[in-house]
Amino acid sequence: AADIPTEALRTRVAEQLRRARDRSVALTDAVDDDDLVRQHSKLMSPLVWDLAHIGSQEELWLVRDVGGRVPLRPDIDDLYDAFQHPRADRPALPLLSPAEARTYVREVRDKAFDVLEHSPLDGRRLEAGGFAFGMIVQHEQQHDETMLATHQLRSGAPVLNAPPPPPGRPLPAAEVLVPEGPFTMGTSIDAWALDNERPAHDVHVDAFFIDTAPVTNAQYLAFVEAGGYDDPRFWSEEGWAYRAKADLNAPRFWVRDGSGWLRNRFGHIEPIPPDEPVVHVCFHEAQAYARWAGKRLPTEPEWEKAARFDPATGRSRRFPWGDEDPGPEHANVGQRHLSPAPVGAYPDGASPLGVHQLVGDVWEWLDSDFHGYPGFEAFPYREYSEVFFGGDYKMLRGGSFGTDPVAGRATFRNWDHPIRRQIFAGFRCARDASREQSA
Ligand code: AVJ
Ligand code: FE
Repeated sequence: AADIPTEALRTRVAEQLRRARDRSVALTDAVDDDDLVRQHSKLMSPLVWDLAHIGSQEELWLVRDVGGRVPLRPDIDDLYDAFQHPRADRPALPLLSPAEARTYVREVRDKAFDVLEHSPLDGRRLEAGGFAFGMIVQHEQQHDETMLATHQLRSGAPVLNAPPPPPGRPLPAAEVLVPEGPFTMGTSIDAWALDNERPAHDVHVDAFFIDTAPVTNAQYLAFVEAGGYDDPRFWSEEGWAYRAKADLNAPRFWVRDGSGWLRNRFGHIEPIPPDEPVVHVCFHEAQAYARWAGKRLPTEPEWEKAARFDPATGRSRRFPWGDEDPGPEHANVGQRHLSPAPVGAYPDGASPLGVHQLVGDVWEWLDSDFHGYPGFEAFPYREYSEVFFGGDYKMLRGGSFGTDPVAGRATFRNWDHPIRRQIFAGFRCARDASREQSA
């Protein structure tokens, strides 16, 4: 956004704020008040908590910190501080009622628009306001994806609808070679990139092969049927222990049907589409599949190089297909559909090396822990990223069908515990190429 004039930037910010809010409203208006305050899973907040939390962060980060306005509801700061109360405890808190939460987020939003009117908005300076709006939009959209995951966990009649994704088609190759050499990882110039995506820095990556598509339901079913869940050789020690403790035997939301399987997708019980990327597996399951297949998960630098590196120019792109934001021909993002799309559905979204569906469909588990890039500076708060650095989380990249494009660029970094399965996560495989490379 460095070269965008202030008024155009203001219009863009306003549009993005409205899009995010329309989505939050649609996700919370889809169910009745009982459903909004209920905890559908210990892993998730009641939907009404997410809604008021969106407003609370907007009040703190934007209306108070950037806008310098007087606090609206200082009394509820603590209730909606994610660090104060784990998700499992949130239903017992004296939360705002659905009606109060809706009023609160509207009042905060009115103030945010007022702050926007009076902001200098200089796209060249992180602190000048543009970034804070971008961060708020991305925060809301990320909670919208979390609320979508809560919808997947709720029981009862289906309430969400969307047209099916476009059909798949065969890909020319199952894997491609990513040549050895350096590439630019992260970004210093994307105006709305979050602190953990910064700064741009060169990383050397050894040659490796990466699958051109995420692992499909049919491929994953072969692993299930081959007894992959019963053979410790394929699992890490930690993964094997978790498999036993949680009694894992198939992806979450797969439902036994005689000798086969169906799946529950937002309340619809249906056959499992063989060519769609598998979704709702944890890191350990992804890793076990990869070992069973004689492969491994990609590392985070490998994934980003496959997604961004253009061998013709040596440049790193914003997205696999180029620098422009995703259109419907590029990727399955933004909750246009309520499932991943079959492999091959987005030929126009492939990377220069011919890797498909890196962005959208399913988040992809990677064999990397969450760390700051060299030169990382926490911005605007340590609590956004830095407090999560270390070995407790595994990285996820690329976004899912439920990820809004505003939080879906190829530098965007997501992380979660390696046991989590309720998120819209799948994976693709990679393997070393060192022998072929030197031959
Ligand atoms: C980046 C998706 C892991 O949901 O915990 C939301 C995003 N940060 N509120 C999360 C986030 C603060 C975060 N993830
Ligand atoms: Fe949050």
